[in-house]
Amino acid sequence: MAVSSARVGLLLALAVFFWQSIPSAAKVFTVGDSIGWTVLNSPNYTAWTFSKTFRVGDSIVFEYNKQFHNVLEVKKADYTACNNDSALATYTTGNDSIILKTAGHHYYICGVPGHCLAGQKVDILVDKGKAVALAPSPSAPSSSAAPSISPPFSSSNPPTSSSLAHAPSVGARLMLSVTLVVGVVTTCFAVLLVGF
Ligand SMILES: [Cu+2]
Repeated sequence: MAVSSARVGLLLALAVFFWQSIPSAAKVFTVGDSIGWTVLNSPNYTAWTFSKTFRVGDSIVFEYNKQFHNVLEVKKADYTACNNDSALATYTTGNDSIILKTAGHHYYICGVPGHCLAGQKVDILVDKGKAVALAPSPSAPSSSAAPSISPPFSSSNPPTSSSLAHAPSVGARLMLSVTLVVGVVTTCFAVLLVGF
């Protein structure tokens, strides 16, 4: 009887483990949501990432006026120093969709002088947990999708440096995932030891 209940326990643990492994649908995140990619009103992109969980396969979209901004993917040191001299990738369409292909940090800044220093930078930490199911490639956005409105830059509203301290919650989320997996594995071993 003890063995059969242990087996049920083991099956349950395995079911939980595999359920956790089932990929969910890929998500698309518009950086800054409705505010987009800008220096106006000092958006805080670090704060924007707080409530998001990015997974491999998800996409981020930078929406901006390409006359005033661009997007550079940079290394951590260049992200920290706002150095736009050695970008890993450059995006300039005003509506750039980027698929997050690897776990870990992905650093993006605006390469227009002063903008990164004013807070136009974002550190996307892609979760090391389960990947998402890659949806079929969406059709490329048509050029007509680019915003035709060019919001004037108001000199009366200069951007100010915003606090860009790293988010502790990102690490916390990662720890939660690791803890979950370790817990399931430990449960499996415990069930095996008790049952057999
Ligand atoms: Cu900019």
